[in-house]
Amino acid sequence: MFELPKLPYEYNALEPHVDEGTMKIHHDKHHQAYLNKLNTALETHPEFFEKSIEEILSNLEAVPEEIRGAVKNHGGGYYHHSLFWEIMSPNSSGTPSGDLATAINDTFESFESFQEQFKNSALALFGAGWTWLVKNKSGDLLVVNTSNQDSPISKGYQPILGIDVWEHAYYLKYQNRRPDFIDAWWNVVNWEKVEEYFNS
Ligand code: MN3
Repeated sequence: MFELPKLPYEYNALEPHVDEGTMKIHHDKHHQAYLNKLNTALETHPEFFEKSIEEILSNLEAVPEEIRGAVKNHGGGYYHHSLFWEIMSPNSSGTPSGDLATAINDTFESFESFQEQFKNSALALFGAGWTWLVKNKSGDLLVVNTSNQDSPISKGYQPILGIDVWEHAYYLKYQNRRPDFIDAWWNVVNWEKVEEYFNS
């Protein structure tokens, strides 16, 4: 069975940018619900518990059709939130460094223009979904959106940074102000962890 990862910091650690109430509901209720529904779906085909969630999502065709939709949605939700908690931190450096900073500058011209492209992509996303910085198979960086809990992994991309723009991620504090949430969220990005994903 898959398990709920503990938050690597306290619920209130990302205040004031991400509020305690949102973190509690998001982790304890939403993430838990994705996990429970993923496990329930896979109980009918327990051989999938031998695989990592990344392996499962990268080859959804191998998942039996009767549970494929549930695994795509709830497995995606389980994986994306596990990543999301890790790429945030109360001790953000504010900007990337090392090889990641070089790659971002080479690809987007500057960190600021990367942030602008990422934000514009997140604002253009209609309805629920995620905006990602991903690496493609050639190692190039791209900004992509995915709807609902569709995973970049299922499209052959390695996610290295992602923002949840489902309303449950920000509505308590920001209501309909998605732009304000995105602006604040940059203050809690764990660039060391993002660089680890970039280098892996
Ligand atoms: Mn969410």
